[in-house]
Amino acid sequence: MKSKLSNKKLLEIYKNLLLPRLIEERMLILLRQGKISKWFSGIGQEAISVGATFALNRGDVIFPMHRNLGVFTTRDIDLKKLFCQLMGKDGGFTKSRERSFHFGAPDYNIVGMISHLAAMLPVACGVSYIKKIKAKDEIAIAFIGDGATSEGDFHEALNLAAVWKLPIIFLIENNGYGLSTPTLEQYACTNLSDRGIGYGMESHTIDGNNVLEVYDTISKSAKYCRSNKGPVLIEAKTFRIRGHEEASGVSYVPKSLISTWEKKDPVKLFENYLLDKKILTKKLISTMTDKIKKSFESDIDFAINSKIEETNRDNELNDVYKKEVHIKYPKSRGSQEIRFVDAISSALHAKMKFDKSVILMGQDIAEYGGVFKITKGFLDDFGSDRIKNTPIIESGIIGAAMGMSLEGYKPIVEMQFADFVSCGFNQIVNNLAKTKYRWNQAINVTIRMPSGGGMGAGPFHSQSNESWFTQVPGLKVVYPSSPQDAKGLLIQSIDDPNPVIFFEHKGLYRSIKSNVDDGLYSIEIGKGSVVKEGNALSIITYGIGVHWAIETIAKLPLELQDKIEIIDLRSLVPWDKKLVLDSIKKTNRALILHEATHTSGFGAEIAATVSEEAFEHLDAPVLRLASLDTPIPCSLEIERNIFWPKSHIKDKIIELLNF
Ligand SMILES: Cc1ncc(C[n+]2csc(CCOP(=O)(O)OP(=O)(O)O)c2C)c(N)n1
Repeated sequence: MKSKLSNKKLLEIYKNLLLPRLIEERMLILLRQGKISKWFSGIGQEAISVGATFALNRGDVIFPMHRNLGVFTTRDIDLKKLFCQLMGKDGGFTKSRERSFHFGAPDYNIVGMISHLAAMLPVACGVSYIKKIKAKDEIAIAFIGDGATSEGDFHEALNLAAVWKLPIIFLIENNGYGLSTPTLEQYACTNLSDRGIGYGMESHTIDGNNVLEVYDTISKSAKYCRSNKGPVLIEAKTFRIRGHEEASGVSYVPKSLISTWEKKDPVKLFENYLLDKKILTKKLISTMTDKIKKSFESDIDFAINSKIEETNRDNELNDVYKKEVHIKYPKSRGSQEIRFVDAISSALHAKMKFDKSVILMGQDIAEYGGVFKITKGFLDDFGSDRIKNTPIIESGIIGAAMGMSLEGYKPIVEMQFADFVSCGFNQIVNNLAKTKYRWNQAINVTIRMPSGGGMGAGPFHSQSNESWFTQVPGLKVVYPSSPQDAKGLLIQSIDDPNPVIFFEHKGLYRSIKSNVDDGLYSIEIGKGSVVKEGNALSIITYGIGVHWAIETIAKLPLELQDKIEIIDLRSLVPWDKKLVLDSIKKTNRALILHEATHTSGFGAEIAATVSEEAFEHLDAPVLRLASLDTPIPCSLEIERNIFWPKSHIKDKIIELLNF
């Protein structure tokens, strides 16, 4: 070890190193006493958390993992609050909804993890992107375990960071095991840092038990990032001395390995260095240890004596979404008849012009204008910081969007086809959707989903996958059917501080036209509309289903036409329950129609609600009409005539009216 740091600084590092060790030793006692429920030990790895955090500026954003207590303590987190959090008590960061380190602390520029390993790496990329375009002298740093470097998000994040030259450090803590599986069975390269070469980024391997080496490397890497040279990958070699978590033990770890690494304990190593240099004495070590131990005891008592957060069903439900925002736009000066596709384009363009915090990302959306040409010309109008072509990384880019939202931006992600969202599913359902409820941070991301079939595009370019998302609390799901609605709802989706999955039926893009207001206007999410009034049967539908219903009814005899009411839901989460129930109370019959497949389609939710809440008003069973429960065939013939339910609408109407 050697260092040019002053004695004062070295002693400060020592104190910072000692603090998480002493807190953790206390935590292990609390664990045995049943006061905390789980603990992932960081003993033997503290030099990485502490050395890295100590080397950074306060404005740099840190993404720690489960063994990084030293990040929190070195950032001087309020320990009372931290202990309440770890014990799941009132006064923590998450209203007792999370335990352990699964929380963000914006006041400390720390963004906590979710269980899904590597999921925060793309988010860190998004944060660092905003730092870069705002030319802030700040960076992001994301911790990751050796095991988690096999996850897709690790690779997507590294690639994105390298391509976009982001000011971010990826810090791998290679502690020898991923749960019980040794690194030998986790990867086949010599050093994990070698992967940096493949991504075209600077990388280093360091001794993770040497706090000065960690400090020095992170300081230099941070400087490199700050000078806009791009990202850095660092592999810090260390060892996990205790079990994966305390209950699981270390029976599978060779004893010799543990004893070898025990000799390299980072606190002892640094202590010996300071003793040698006569910066520290044995007596001073003992006094400092006692003093630090005493310093947090009353905070632990406070947490032990706190209760778990008092709550009720309403409180819990009210914290899933942030209250919507309704911007008052100037009254529109006119309207034009335009296609659905133009309405989407117009919404995006008007909103981007009005609000500089809106950023658009997607595959081929810049020069090429997107595969549906919705963003053609946007690059010239808004520049390359705000119109971003992305590598083919759905998860990476949705995660990055979350990071941008954390920095106060309103990113919109275009899925090239809604089907590909499956590659970004985890980011949506576990990151975007849950963060508001978990630590009160709403994520303002809009995901545009060109969806639906009817073009013979087969099983991977045609799906109506809205039900993948309607079951996830925290997401809003919007599905307009007309150009006027599409524009107003898209603008409102961007304004909404919550994540919105915005469906656009590709079949409607160029096939329908309607009058659309110029400029900016918004339509409330969660409000359906009565497309046509009737008195004896309600068709409840959305998206292309609205057009199927209109076309079918137009071919019926006039006396039948008058009987049928068409409700366009426009939004699925939240959906307009009142409008639907009021309609059924008037017509006493319900036919629910959608393009998505039958089983567990959104129609099931409506049917169940109608039977629960309007049973006494029904003169006939609630009928559902949906696509066949098969993957979507490539044959246009099979898709339109067998898979789609369109040709059965008339029969179902007659069946219901005659019941
Ligand atoms: C996506 C995902 N798969 C599996 C797990 C279960 N799991 C939790 S921690 C862990 C091992 C992680 O190893 P590593 O990344 O090396 O970090 P370490 O625990 O060693 O610090 C596993 C398999 C998880 N949390 N997330």
